[in-house]
Amino acid sequence: MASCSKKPIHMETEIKIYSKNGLKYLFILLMGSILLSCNGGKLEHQNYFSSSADKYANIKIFGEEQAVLTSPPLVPPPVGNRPAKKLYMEMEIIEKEAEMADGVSYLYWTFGGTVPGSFVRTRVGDLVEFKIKNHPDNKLPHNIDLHAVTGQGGGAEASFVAPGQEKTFSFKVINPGLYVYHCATAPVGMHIANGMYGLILVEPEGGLPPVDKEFYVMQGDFYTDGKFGQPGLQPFNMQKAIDENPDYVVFNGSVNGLNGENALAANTGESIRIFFGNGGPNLASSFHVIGEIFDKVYVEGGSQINANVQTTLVPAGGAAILEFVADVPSNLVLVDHSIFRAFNKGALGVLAVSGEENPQVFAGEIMEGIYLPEGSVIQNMPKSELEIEAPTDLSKADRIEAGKKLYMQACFACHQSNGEGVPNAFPPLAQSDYLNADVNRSIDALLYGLSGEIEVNGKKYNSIMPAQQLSNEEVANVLTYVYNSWNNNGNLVSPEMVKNRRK
Ligand code: HEC
Ligand SMILES: [Cu+2]
Repeated sequence: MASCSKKPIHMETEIKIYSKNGLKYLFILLMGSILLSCNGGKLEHQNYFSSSADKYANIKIFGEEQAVLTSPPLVPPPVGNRPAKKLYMEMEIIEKEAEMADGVSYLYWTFGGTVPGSFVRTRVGDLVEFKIKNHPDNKLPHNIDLHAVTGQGGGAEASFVAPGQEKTFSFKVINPGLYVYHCATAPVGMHIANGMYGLILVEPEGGLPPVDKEFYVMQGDFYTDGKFGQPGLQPFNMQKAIDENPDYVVFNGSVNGLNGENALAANTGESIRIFFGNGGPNLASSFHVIGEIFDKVYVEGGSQINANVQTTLVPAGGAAILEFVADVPSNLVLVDHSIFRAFNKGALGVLAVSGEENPQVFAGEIMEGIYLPEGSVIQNMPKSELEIEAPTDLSKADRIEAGKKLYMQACFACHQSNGEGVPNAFPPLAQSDYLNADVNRSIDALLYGLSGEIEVNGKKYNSIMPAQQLSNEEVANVLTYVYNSWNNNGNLVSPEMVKNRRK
């Protein structure tokens, strides 16, 4: 703007016209006027805004159809080349108990029975006739505010509906983009916190470019009386919500919403599009996929496309469209890169990519060696190679005490201080049938690491535990501690036993 010397000439009249519409327009116009006057042009505001609203508000509709709505992670078929139409759609509000995490349940309030709610897919110019039904078994009135709607409350007032009632309202979608919808019934924060949000896509004319796979993912934060993982039916906690201190931050409504049997799947070479939204109610998401780079991001779900993005910021009540090609087979891990949320509050999902390896793109580990910093004269062998150790004869109690200290340094980050592990990532050591069944196998896991599929207490894990660089003494102590904690079988592991397992 520094090179612009002309004063914005038609600013004054425009401010008069728009003053009722608030500061938002004032700012846009100010910027716009400066730009326009720089060009010396005398464009009317009509032209300035014409790329979206004005043009599509007048678009003609041809025919009508019943819209398909889908549950996450599925999305309805693309609009393709179809003309704007009259679209009929129905959504049922259901209050229901469902699983938040293993052993933890929650009373969700939902659009269509799922969190997030059913996905709505339209194109610009569509005239939508939206019927909202509040199931008679529900306890509360609800409504819907669609961010894609231009009009009072995004439809909130027109859709306010008591249990056992239904309402129909109508709107024309005039701005292309990906938009959040949510319940806006008081207390609004509570309705959103209980899961009342979803996405509505408004495709541009001609549709989005075709891709091989499309997925629907939303993040949300949840506030419960009990801490993360505390079993039982957990009630909503208003104070934690006001403090913005969630116990759960999850994808698609629960800790297991996008992993285990709910993991997403794709094949190598496929182009993938994720419609990602953030229901909040409070937290912004630093959305990231471990092991991928977004080739394209439709920033904030709008028309601007950014390229080659690692992490995209999606505000509460906002969305983004992410596109990439799955080049190599791997488990891509979807996270909120505010990383404690991923590993301690549930914001972790998996997109399993299977297919041919592609060493051109990723060769995996190609060599392992002993790292000797430059200038080091004495060759130190890693501890695991230590053969000679001063003989000790600690009592069991001493081993448990020494082992506990070591556990808090070497194991706790993955297996957690209470030995419960992290669902779908790190198996539990507490009452672990795998651990208790075979002490030599546990020693080997520490000496040589552990990878490939294993089953612990009925749950499958397929991950990698790195070899621990510990002496025989240390392995003995930490395992004795583990075996004598959390209702495990009380084994005593001696340094002798560890030594015998070294190859
Ligand atoms: C970097 C994370 C990490 C650290 C640190 C770690 N583990 Fe593990 N551990 C894992 C993973 C992942 C698995 C499952 C491996 C698989 O899926 O094959 C595992 C599996 C195990 C198992 C067998 C499965 C079970 O639950 O009984 C034992 C026993 C174990 N670890 C003990 C330990 C001990 C003791 C320490 C500390 C000395 C430790 N681990 C440190 C990640 C870790
Ligand atoms: Cu509601």
